[in-house]
Amino acid sequence: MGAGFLISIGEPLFHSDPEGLIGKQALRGRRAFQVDVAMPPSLTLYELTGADDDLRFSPHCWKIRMALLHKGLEADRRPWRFTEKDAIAFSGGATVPVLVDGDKTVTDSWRIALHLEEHHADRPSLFGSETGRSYARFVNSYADTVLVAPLRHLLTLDILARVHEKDRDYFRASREKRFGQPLETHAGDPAVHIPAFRAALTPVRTVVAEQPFLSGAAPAYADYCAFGALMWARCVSPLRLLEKDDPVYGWRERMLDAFGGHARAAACTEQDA
Ligand SMILES: N[C@@H](CCC(=O)N[C@@H](CS)C(=O)NCC(=O)O)C(=O)O
Repeated sequence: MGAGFLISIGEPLFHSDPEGLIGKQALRGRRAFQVDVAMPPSLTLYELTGADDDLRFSPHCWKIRMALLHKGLEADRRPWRFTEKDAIAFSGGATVPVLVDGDKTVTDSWRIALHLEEHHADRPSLFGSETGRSYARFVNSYADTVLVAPLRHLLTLDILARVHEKDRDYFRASREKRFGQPLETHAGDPAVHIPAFRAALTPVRTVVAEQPFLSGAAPAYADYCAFGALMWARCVSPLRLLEKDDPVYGWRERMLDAFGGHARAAACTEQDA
């Protein structure tokens, strides 16, 4: 999705190229050449990052990353770590994702999705309709509560191992306060939490057993909400959380392949079989 300019000699034509039209135009024999000037994206997305700059593991940031791809928008994706509160203080919040879009700064993934839908209304819709927006809102809520609960047990020690050294004490202290117990106790036994996670996926399973995506024939924001939780797991954990014959596994494969395999190519801990 590289931005570029098409300059046509003899015929004034000048446009950015979000759809990759440059090659197609050139093939039609137009006397054109691409000027290799990188157009800086006007959007900035702050994303939670592990010790490794490329390990972007936040479920909420993944929702927005997929939403931007859906809209065909490019963002400068800035790495951010838990203890770098000063870097996002301008947003008025203390969590990521934070999106800066021109003169607007938006926090909270749901609010960012609404912003993208409203301010980039000429791009493909994240929701399809008002009813679709309510459906996505429900899936977002389900993902952030029911789906994330068993994952917190399964992933917490993996996250601790993967965050930057400077974040480690903060992560342990803030999560132990939140969970009311030591991380090691909270992690418990994967043999207990994996079946709980698979059971929590029942609403997704029943839908994607009947249709390719939660949103129907093509993915949309409802899919990105649930997929964000699965990317959280894929990024930090080597555990195989889904059986290959699970319809959720097939759906996740389709999501990993979406947008040219963007999510599949992202840095992660899980090994593709
Ligand atoms: N409801 C918020 C949740 C955002 C959130 O909790 N983000 C986490 C990363 S996944 C965070 O930034 N935590 C900072 C902290 O714990 O200090 C959203 O959907 O954006």
